[in-house]
Amino acid sequence: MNKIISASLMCADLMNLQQDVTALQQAGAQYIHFDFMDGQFVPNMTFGTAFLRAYRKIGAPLPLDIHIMAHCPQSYFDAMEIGKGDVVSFHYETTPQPLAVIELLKKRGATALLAINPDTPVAVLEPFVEQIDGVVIMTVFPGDSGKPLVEGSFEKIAQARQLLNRATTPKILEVDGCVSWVNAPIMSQMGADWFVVGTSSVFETKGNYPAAIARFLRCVEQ
Ligand code: S6P
Ligand code: MG
Repeated sequence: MNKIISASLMCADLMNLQQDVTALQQAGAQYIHFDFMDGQFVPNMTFGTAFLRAYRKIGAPLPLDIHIMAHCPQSYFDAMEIGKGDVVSFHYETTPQPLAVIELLKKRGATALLAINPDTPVAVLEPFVEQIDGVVIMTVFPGDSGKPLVEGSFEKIAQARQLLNRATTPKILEVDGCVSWVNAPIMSQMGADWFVVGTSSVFETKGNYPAAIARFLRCVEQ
């Protein structure tokens, strides 16, 4: 299974982002993980929609893996200019109609992922398995980087992989939160194939991204 590295922008050098994104791309990261928060669903805020449009305008080298941690996720799609090539995840907990949101994303040509918090069971994903392109299993409570892994996360990844394997087409299983040097190999064995890397692995290395990404790939490819 092909393993994808999605580098969390909020963990990069915030005063030198353009430079950092280029360095990450040259080192082998495949996506930029863009955390969007509304200060309500999660008690924090990171980058806004204007920043996202600015990222698109400079022709940034890496495609976006946009993680929307906000109520009413679809209300941001226009301002984010969501379209073909974007991978977009939104939370099951933030909308009474996940299917309608999935359909809106697909209409725009985006890849649609459904995310769940650590205290939401994998079973809630079941009705959407055929329609979604994949899931995001949050392995920390969302809102910030540097948080500890929530107990039971590895089992949830394995359950999600089992569920996704029953679908008629291949599905993405992304993991987000404390995807550390130690946790990543286990997550990979449990069936994860997209990894959000942050302060607990690649960004711990103070900008030595080539060595860090090579090490990370060794961790998840064994
Ligand atoms: C958290 C956010 C994540 C973090 C990432 C940080 O709310 O969704 O994407 O940026 O988890 O990684 P780490 O290694 O610091 O936990
Ligand atoms: Mg995230």
